[in-house]
Amino acid sequence: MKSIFLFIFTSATLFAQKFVVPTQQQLAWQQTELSAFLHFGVNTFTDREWGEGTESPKIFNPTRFDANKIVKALKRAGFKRIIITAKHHDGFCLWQTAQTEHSIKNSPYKNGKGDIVKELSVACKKFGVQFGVYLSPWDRHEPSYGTSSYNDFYKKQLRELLTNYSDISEVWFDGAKGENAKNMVYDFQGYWKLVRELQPNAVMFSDVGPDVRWVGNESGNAGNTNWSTITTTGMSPGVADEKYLNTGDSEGKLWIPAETDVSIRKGWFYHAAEDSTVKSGKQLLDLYFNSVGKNSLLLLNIPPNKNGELSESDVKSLNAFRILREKTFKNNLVETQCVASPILTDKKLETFLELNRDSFIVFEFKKPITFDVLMLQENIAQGQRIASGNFEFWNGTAWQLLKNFSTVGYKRLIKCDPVTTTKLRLSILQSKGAAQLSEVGVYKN
Ligand code: FUL
Repeated sequence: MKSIFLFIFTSATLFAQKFVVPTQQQLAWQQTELSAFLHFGVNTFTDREWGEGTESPKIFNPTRFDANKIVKALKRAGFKRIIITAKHHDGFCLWQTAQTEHSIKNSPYKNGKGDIVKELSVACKKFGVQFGVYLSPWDRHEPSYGTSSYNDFYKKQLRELLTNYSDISEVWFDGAKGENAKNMVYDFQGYWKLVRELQPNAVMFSDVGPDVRWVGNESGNAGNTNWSTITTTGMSPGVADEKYLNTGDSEGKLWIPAETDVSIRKGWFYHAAEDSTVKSGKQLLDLYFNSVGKNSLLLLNIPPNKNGELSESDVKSLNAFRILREKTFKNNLVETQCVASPILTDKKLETFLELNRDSFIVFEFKKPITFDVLMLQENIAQGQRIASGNFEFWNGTAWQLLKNFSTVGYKRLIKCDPVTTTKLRLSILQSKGAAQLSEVGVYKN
């Protein structure tokens, strides 16, 4: 009978091990895989990346902004969450804040009656997309900036965003700070406490968490080895080792998975001169492999233009990205061509095979298959455990090494040159305690 063969358990787990595990919110967050970032504000109109804080609100006039249209386009491309720059470093606020005049209230947009945060949050709710906000701590406009009273100002702004706009699923705390701002001591502990109190289901991003960490670069590359655990002692937003953030730490004391933020264009804000830099569907698929496929989440920035619309070229790439993803992962050959244990293809993390270090699984296919993509998932609810393993294929006379891999975590995607074979062997070489293997995928791209 063709079946899955599960061999040897050479290293018995002698002691029950304690694993660092995610919260329900972190677990749900990771499984959404794709978030969209919208960098939008006065910079969109001044053609800058970092505003000075002296821009007139009068320049903000996106006459064709339509939240429904944006949310629909992003949802269609597969994004599960949208995060808007409610305030960037220039201090201009995209919502009706009572804390400053430097806001949409004094812009011509809808005669000062518009509220981009509200319009987007309502549209997200309507289309079943999660909503998040970026509130830059660095504020180049606000006069109290640099004194401790700025922390109160910032918390008041945060409170407005957390109470007036339905559910917030993620709050993004940026670590950037200009040279002139070094004296400002942010009360991050106070900010985070407020979020926990007012939106207990939200996850918080900063360089070092508390819930989600920065991946350490803006080029869209999670570490080849990427642990969802780190130890944050001595670190704070803006003060962390990028390499450490990129790989995580197998001995890390806290569960703080990496989020990969990258732009579909060269810059974060829209610039007409960068229209030629829009990444293709194929490049976006590569980003997906390098982020989600390396145990991270992809936060892809798609900046609205001066009209307030997503540019056609960007939407075209997003759709191509969706089509390529669907095509790549359409037919899991483990599911359709192999009588493997169904729990490995049921798309549920919580059902898994437990494998000790040095054990392996052989997948025998009904007829020769050709593939070039492999996928693994761990039951991260019980911690991240696999540290290394390999795939081998049967070349007709012997097992031949195909790919080594290090960490798996939520998801590991591996590309290879096309291989035709009847048998595939997956070995777990190193694992912290028994590995809990949830899903295995083999695909032809
Ligand atoms: C950085 C900012 O300085 C950039 O302008 C952008 O918002 C990026 C996502 O984060 O720290």
